Amino acid sequence: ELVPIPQPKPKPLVGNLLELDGGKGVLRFVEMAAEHGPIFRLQLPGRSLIIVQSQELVDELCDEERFDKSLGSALVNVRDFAGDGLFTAWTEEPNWQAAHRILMPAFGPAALRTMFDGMADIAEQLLLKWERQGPEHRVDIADDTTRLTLDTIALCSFSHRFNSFYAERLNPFVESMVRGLVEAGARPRRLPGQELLMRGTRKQYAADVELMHQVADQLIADRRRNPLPAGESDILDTMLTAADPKTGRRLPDENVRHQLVTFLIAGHETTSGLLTFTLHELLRHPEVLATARSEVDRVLGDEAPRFEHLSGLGYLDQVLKESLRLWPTAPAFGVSPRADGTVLGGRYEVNRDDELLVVVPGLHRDPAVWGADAETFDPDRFTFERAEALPPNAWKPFGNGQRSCIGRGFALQEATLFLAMLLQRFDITAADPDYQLKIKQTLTIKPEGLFMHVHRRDRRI
Ligand code: MNH
Repeated sequence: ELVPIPQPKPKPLVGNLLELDGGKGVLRFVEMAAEHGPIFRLQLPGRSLIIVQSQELVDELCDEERFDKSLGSALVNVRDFAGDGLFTAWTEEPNWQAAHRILMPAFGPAALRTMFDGMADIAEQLLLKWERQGPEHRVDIADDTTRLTLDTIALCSFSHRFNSFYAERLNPFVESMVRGLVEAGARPRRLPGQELLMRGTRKQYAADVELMHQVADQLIADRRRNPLPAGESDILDTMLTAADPKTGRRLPDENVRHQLVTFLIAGHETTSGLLTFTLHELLRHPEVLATARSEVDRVLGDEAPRFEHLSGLGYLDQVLKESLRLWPTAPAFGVSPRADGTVLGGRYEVNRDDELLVVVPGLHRDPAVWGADAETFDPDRFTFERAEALPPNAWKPFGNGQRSCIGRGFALQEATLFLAMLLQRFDITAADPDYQLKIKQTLTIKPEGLFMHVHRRDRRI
């Protein structure tokens, strides 16, 4: 029997807008589940949103026969700069399908192996910087891992060096991107007409969009002027020259620009958040840190890291997975039903114009799956046996199905390698033992104000 989807009582004009506490972002929905349950509807100015966060219901939403990715209003705004790039394209757009076919192999296992040296190069730069700054220095973890991941995606996929470690300030692309993402996410929460009054904000947004496009266009122009030597290739090359195996057509220039912006954003913001949350947890859990370090000592010893070492670092992989469980750095994704009259959970009717938001931190704390201690950081949840025993679609930090993350292997390889190199060389300690986790949310989440000290271990490599 059909029943209406629960909804907190709406207020005139603003609906449920006031329920959303500005600072907490998506994590506010996790709190609200305690009161309203694993599915509830929110009425926002001009649209409604259905929030879902139990494994049982999310499992249905992951059925691609019945549901497809939907772009929430924030992502529609991100199209102002990322256009029809992979992340912000609708599945039906021909450019999504073509780029998906062209770029999937470019991030496959064979390609990842060739990217190993670039990843190690940038990681080495950061570790050398920390070593030279010395043990007294307060390492700003989010800031430095942002430089790391931005430089890594640019070098590994576009053969371009941002050289962020040689600059005082973060690259202007990052500043424009952060402001752009914040603004894209804030717009849907404003009342109709409100924006017209915000002249400065609109001007800044236009300038930020322009700067991101300029950075992308510059990379393209440079490459056209200076092609790679014969026989070499990278992702940028693939974007500019590869033909879609199905249609034989290449990606239009404007789409390549959008793919570049997309990869520069998606390729670094979430991975730096992952590393920052992971270091936060390692600093709070000495026993986990010790286990991770002894694995690194056993697998790498004194050797310079090689691709072959990675498959031996199973515990580091568990640590990263558990970090992504508690702190999925892309904390939500949206889907819509393919047909009107779709029934969810045997009793809720949803239609094509409904937008359902999977709130991943809520899903990842579903007590039916993770137990009463779901809040506890415990990498042993991801031993092979226990991971195998999880119900389907219980762990979704990389989204779902054909629209899931193309950079999953890239991100995990980069993060595993960096952690291994870090633990091989340094002891790490929290700079502020009383640090209380504070989360900064743009479209992604990242700890704010987290600092550590690094101390060179006596072994030389
Ligand atoms: Mn990534 C899609 C999370 C690293 C490039 N990524 C997604 C989605 C999630 C996600 C969730 C699905 C979003 C949705 O359904 O609306 N991504 C992550 C996380 C990390 C990450 C948690 C790191 C940790 N992503 C990366 C990296 C790259 C990348 C690194 C690039 C190399 N991600 C993408 C692209 C898409 C995507 C491109 C869009 C894929 C598509 O729809 O075709």
